[in-house]
Amino acid sequence: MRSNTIISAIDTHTEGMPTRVITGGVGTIPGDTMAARRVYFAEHLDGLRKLLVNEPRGHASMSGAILQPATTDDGHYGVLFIEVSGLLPMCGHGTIGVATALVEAGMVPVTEPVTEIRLDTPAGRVVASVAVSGGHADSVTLRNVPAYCDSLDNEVEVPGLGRVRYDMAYGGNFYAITDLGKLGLPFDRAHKDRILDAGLRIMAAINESQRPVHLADERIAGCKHVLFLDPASEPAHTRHAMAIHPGWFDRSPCGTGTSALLARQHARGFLTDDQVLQNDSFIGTTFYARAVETTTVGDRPAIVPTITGRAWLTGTANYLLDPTDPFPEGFVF
Ligand code: PYC
Repeated sequence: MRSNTIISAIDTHTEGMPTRVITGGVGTIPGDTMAARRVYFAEHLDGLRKLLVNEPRGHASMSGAILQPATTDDGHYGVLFIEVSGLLPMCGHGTIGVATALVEAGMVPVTEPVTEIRLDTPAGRVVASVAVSGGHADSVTLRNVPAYCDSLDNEVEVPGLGRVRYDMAYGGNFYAITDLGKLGLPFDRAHKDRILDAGLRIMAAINESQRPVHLADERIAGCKHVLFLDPASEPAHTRHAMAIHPGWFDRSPCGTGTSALLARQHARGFLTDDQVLQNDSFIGTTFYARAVETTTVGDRPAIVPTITGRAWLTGTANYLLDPTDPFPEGFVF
């Protein structure tokens, strides 16, 4: 074996969506906060992300989470979220995968019936409360960073689609929320190519003329996610297809997207106080979301969401890079 790189991982899926949890081999990334480590990693270590998510070790919808020492006194771990489009400030399904892996691998002190794990992320502190029975992580309730509705009833001219109306909300990433029915597209995976194409066009048009910037952290900016609501959705029970840059769908109900949708449902007066939102993914899996606190971000009213979902371990691996491998950063097909 001639590898000059050995990265150890626990592979998981959260309600259908993979998270490759990197447990060793990366070392401590320079930076006092996870936001600073995200910037450093993007500038100096991005080849490692590509190696881990691109083919042949990953695939076009791959995502992962790199464990790091915590950057706060009381944190258990820091986390960097990686996927095919780059590094996310925060990822809900990824956090649920991380928390499940940490419990089942005994990488945190495990208590039953609930193990609380404090994680430092580039978007801020998140807390995962893992329901544990007989050593098994049954489900995870994630207390996310504050989510807020940036704007309602925006319109953007989209080549090939005309004027598209959308709401913009933040839940750890920015989400353009729009009604699939108004685009004349059915909520049906048989039409996924057309839905994805519409999503990519919409995010490009928004980023050109109405690019969102986080009100308290300008390092978080841009729209790489379009949440297409099934028109048959109800205020407290939604179904959606989540189109993501550069061209894939979230298989899970998307934790940060569900947080953004929850903030938007509250801003529209569709939900009362701590009413539970059931949000189903394009493959029919479910997250449950609830606003547990109100707060502000900049001058906007915001909520603190919790998201509940499940993850499962699918494997452990050591990923290698032979110095003669012609694809040291993998490739995109
Ligand atoms: O669960 O937050 C999430 C997420 C973001 C992108 C894919 N999944």
